[in-house]
Amino acid sequence: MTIPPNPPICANVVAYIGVGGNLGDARAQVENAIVQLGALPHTKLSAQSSLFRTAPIESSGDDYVNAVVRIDTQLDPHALLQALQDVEHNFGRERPYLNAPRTLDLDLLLYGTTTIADATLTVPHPRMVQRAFVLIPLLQIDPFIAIPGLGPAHQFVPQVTDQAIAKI
Ligand code: PH2
Ligand code: MG
Ligand code: MG
Repeated sequence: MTIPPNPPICANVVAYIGVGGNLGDARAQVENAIVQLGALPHTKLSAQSSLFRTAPIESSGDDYVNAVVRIDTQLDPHALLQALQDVEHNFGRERPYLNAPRTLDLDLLLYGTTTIADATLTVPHPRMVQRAFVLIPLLQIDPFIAIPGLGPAHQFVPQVTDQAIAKI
């Protein structure tokens, strides 16, 4: 499936996307993916974190390259999810098994202050505060950000200090 030519649009919302990959030239893929995110319809890139090299968590293969970006978007959450899956597909993403190494993974982390839990989408992303590869880049962009239902993101940092992460 691809995003329709006239996707459902709504009032402008600030959303955060986790970007990662550990197959092929992960750094180039993450950098190129961020450019594509900025080119999504009805969407503007408003901030991007540094790139980070991170150890795989519950996953195999090489180290990951991870980043987080902030966008302003008028795509509704499911149209945005579809757009993210289209970009993953453009990068040759395959899903042979859960948490398999991947050329590109785009996760919708936060969509304004909305919480969503339906068959296809859970926002905030359920494991985001347990993962240094999300939490550290997110806090680099917005040190005081709060996670709907959970409170300030920075309070979770002490729980992820055992996860290897290094700014590239
Ligand atoms: N993504 C996963 C599972 N494990 N580990 C790291 N370091 N970075 C990721 O992006 C990542 C992971 C599932 O999406
Ligand atoms: Mg993921
Ligand atoms: Mg994903």
